[in-house]
Amino acid sequence: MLTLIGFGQTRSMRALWALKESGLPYDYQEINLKEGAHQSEEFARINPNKTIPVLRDGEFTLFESGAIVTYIGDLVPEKGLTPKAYSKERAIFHQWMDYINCELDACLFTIEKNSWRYREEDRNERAIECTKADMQKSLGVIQAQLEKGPYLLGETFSVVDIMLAHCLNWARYREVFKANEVFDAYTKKLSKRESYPRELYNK
Ligand SMILES: N[C@@H](CCC(=O)N[C@@H](CS)C(=O)NCC(=O)O)C(=O)O
Repeated sequence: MLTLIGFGQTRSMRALWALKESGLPYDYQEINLKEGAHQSEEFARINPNKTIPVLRDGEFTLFESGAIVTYIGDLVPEKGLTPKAYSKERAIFHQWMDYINCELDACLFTIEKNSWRYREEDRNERAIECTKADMQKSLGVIQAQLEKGPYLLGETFSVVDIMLAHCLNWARYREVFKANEVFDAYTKKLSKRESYPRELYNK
């Protein structure tokens, strides 16, 4: 049985969404970040980073949302959530997965750290502005790809769309971009999928 450890509207949304797309049975174990439940020694033995999401498949444990959604997609090849291993399509899939994690997620985390995570005296407003400016370039590359659409890999929805939709919603929330017809239509379309993890809202 697959068990997802997660909480609310965090990166665990990505893993829950992938699980729902897979149609596989799973257990969702909430760990309350607001109450600091992830800081326990018990949880550190599961994930030394003390972060969520974490996926467990029997004795097997996986952290990093990108790795988790890819693993889930690979469990159900018939659903086409990940391209076939060793194919050129698979290489392109990893290209976008890495791009999203390095050029969007990591930048968004820099914005979070300088907005509220760091001690007030360590926050840097200019770092936020520069990071947002850097992101315009990567968002331009993503936009050009989505214009070919309807999904990031073309005709087929894949778990990399889950990663992208989550980052685009986050970037909009942090005002990296305001109205953008392409991003708005894409995230709206994806949020209408039956498997969209809307149950994690308001947590
Ligand atoms: N790169 C990791 C990031 C994991 C991460 O930082 N998760 C956040 C929630 S979105 C977390 O657990 N934060 C708790 C903390 O930093 O104390 C991933 O994609 O899974």
